[in-house]
Amino acid sequence: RVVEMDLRDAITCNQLRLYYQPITDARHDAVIGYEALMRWQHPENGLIMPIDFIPIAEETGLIHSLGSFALHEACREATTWKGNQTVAVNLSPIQFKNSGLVSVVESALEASGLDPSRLEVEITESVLLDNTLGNISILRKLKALGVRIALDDFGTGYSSLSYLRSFPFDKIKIDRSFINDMQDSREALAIIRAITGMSRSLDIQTTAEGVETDEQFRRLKEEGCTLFQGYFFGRPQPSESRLVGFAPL
Ligand code: G
Ligand code: G
Ligand code: MN
Ligand code: NA
Repeated sequence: RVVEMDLRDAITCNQLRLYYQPITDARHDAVIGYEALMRWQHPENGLIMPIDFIPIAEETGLIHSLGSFALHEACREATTWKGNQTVAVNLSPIQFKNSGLVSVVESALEASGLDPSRLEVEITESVLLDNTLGNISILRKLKALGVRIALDDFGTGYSSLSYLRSFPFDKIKIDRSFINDMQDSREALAIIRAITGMSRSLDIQTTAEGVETDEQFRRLKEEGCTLFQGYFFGRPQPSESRLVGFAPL
């Protein structure tokens, strides 16, 4: 098990990396953005996945440093992309407990020179579960900067629908468990249908996550999904290798 001291080293010794997974717009056959996913290149243990260090970072408060790194690094790298694609950065609910979150985002934008409309932050509904008013006020400030706000892992957790009234999200990401089950489960398909229908009436974009097959892609297009993410389109890769090895549309 990874220890806290090691994770401090990860930050000070530049062992953190961002991998980028493409997000494809089926209407234009184009990669319109990438989600930044953190990895820890450990000197002895190799590449460590978020599930093995994000929870520890959240418990110890190191998530504030990790989160600041992710925002700065993602904005910086996105400025080098020829296609001007957007970059999506995941925010932990713990980062909202730090009153400095808005200024961290501002300084990442300023330092990189990235157009704020090219930055998207992904939050889960747990952000709206505790300290709701305070967190919504932070989201409004981020939105006022020009940053896009996406609701991640949608459909899991608690009373998802009510959250759509509490904040004007730019995008909803349908949790990949529904895409995984849609071929065998009428319920999963019905929920996907409900989410896409509702999003359309609210004028919110939907991203289908975890798309692994052509069959899923085809069915999801029929259901009205426009944005797609998953191994079928490409795995998370370092910024410099983003453009090689992606499955053509
Ligand atoms: O590829 P994957 O195993 O990378 O990511 C698993 C989960 O880890 C993601 O769903 C996301 O919630 C979380 N995660 C990945 N990168 C980051 C990050 O930079 N910050 C936070 N807070 N969570 C991340
Ligand atoms: O932040 P979030 O939970 O949405 O992060 C997405 C997670 O899903 C990451 O761990 C990423 O590596 C993973 N992922 C992305 N595409 C696929 C896919 O097609 N299949 C599976 N099983 N996982 C995926
Ligand atoms: Mn995400
Ligand atoms: Na997700």
